[in-house]
Amino acid sequence: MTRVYLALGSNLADPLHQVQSALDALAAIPATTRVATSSLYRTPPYGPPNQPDYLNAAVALETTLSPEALLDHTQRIELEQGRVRKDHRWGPRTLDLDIMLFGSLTLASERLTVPHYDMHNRAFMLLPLLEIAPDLRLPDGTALAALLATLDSSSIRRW
Ligand code: 5RZ
Ligand code: CA
Ligand code: CA
Repeated sequence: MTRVYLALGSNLADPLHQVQSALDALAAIPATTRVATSSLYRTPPYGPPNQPDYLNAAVALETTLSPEALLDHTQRIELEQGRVRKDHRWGPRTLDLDIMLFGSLTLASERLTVPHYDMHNRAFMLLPLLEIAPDLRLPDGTALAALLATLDSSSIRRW
């Protein structure tokens, strides 16, 4: 069994509905249990401006799947919920499911990099994660709480 932490994001087509559907779909992944779910947060868009605010949240899963098999499921769920690949990076999306951490594994393949390559810079990922895993350390030993303390989370509110 591996403890996995996912980041959820949505800023199109009724984000609350998107994330509630995603939570159900995540709970239905085979060989996987959803063991914790953060509050839902409203966060200003990072990257390209002039897009709607995001709903961001974090979930903890316990799974016996491999990282790639879990990624197959999260990508399937994104597509089932209307995710469309745009030519421009970082545009608005109905649902984004990112594997932030997969146990204490460090992995960089064509399809998947864990820990998530930029999570240490993104308060919209770390704040929901800290809510469900206050004592968490990254594979390199860094405490999550110490990372978050370096970032500005003042614009993050409850959804
Ligand atoms: C962050 C892209 C910094 C460029 C990014 C989300 C730079 C987002 C999200 C919020 C994106 C990204 C990738 N903003 N922006 N929540 N995803 N609030 O994070 O989930 S696009 Br520089
Ligand atoms: Ca993604
Ligand atoms: Ca993302």
